[in-house]
Amino acid sequence: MKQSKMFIPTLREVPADAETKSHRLLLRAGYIRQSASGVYSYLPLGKKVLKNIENIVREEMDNTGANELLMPTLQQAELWQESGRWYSYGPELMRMKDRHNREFALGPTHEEVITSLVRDELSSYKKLPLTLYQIQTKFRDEKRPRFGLLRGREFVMKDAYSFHATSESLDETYNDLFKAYQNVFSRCGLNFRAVIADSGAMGGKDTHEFMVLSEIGEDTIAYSDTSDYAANIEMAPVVANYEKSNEALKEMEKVETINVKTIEEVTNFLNVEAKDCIKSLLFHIDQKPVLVLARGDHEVNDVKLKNLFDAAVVELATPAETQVALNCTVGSLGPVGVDTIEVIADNAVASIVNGVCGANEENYHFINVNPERDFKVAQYADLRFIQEGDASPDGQGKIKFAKGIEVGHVFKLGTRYSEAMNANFLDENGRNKPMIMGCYGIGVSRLISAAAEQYNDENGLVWPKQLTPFHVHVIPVNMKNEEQVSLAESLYASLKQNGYEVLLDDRNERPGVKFNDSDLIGLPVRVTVGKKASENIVEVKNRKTGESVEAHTDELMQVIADMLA
Ligand code: 9G3
Repeated sequence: MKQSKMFIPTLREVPADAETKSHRLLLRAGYIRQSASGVYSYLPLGKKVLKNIENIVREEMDNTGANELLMPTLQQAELWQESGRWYSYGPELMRMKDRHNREFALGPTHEEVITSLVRDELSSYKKLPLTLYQIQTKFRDEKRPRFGLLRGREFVMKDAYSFHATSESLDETYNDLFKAYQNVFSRCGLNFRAVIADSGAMGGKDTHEFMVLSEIGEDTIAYSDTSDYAANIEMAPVVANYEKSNEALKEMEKVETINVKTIEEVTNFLNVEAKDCIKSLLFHIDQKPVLVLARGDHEVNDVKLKNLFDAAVVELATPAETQVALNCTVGSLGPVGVDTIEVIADNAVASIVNGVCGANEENYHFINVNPERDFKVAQYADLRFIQEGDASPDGQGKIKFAKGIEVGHVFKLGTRYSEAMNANFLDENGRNKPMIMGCYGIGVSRLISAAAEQYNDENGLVWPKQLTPFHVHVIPVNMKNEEQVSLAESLYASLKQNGYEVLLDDRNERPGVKFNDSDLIGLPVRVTVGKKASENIVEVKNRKTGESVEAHTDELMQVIADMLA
């Protein structure tokens, strides 16, 4: 491709509103442009990277025996009403009406469409298992679109759905796709981890997320410093043995604590340790108020609460709701004397001896509080977030944290959708059963940003060869020099003949401009055709290492092959 004919609008200025390196570089290097909030155009270079990722995904999916199809973006409300999700999703689901006033959604995902498709076309166990996938643009009206392609409202996703007669068959496909995903992310050259995840609103049980490790990741991964255990912190179980001190129980006392609210203020004012404080939080779990207790040095994990109650919605009570429920402020909550509301506690609370808690009264706390003696707990459970230094749940080593960008997710769905939508089949004995399903996603456009976040330096992007829009950047330094131009053009032709994707900078620009743009665009190999063109000698530069060598055109193919190896 000749650069003079290509639309690559590079920017000198750093865009003000772009918060991450990948977002800034993709804008500056002319890969993407924002159209509306969270909505982007993929310019020619961005589109080429997108295509490379799609092709890797397609090859690995096809290798598992999955079939590609393409489903509609415009999805009628009736399908979403059948699954119930028309009602359970809020404004994130983009809704619209057609000219006949019929309601539709712009597909945020395709469980409903595919379940209805398979239900209507397939009814015998003989046709199972079946895995279908698509690569498609999806729509989610995110509250806060951010970080360019990392959280957009319109994005490209690969989604796959599998249908099975038995759970063993689902397990097999799940494992196959798990491996295919590992291949995809390895082939993209990404530093990633597969982590145990929360199935959340999707129902089902086994689920893993694939995370690209990155400082800007919005998820926290808890991993073992010894084994390969890794989980989203939302999910990591805490397997601690809390030791109870054998200090004698003292008499509970109410003490005045003017303006003392947070755990930190309590520890300073009463000269106690956070681990001896009882943190009390009032939650609404599917509308029902529940007082949740944890140790002062621990954080309550609302996903664990949600899972414990099998609830749809878990929310902290507002100050007004707290006033109604317990007639006090959020900062003075405590469990003593609470009998109208269920009290549950994290396992660690049971070992607190002579602790401190709020008194449900402004400006007062109780000291020397002891669980069971001074308040009742309906249930102890694992309700807190795991912390760095905790024992790894697999019994090997200690937990450390890392940040990750979610780029893939695999779920064992079970029969959540097939039951709701009557997707049944006849088994060998002629019995009617709901199909067992799995679903599997890869954030294809998000991978562009995740890769850009990992592959860059202070001068621009630094693409790995699997993802790069072109392999080689050929740059004649002076377009007025005929020798340089004709050598550059002949190299351009022979490189293409050797199977490389080549970008020829035939623009009549100053060398500084050309080299800056070239660094920004970030192709792995640069061939500079300059003063020694008359001797058939060019400079070959490795974008990643910065190393450059002079090469005679006779040996150029070998030098480039080595550099890309
Ligand atoms: C919605 C809206 C947003 C959503 C969903 C539905 C996330 C929704 C989860 C998934 C799960 C899997 C198929 C490929 C693998 C992942 N955000 N999810 O279902 F209506 Cl507005 O999409 N889907």
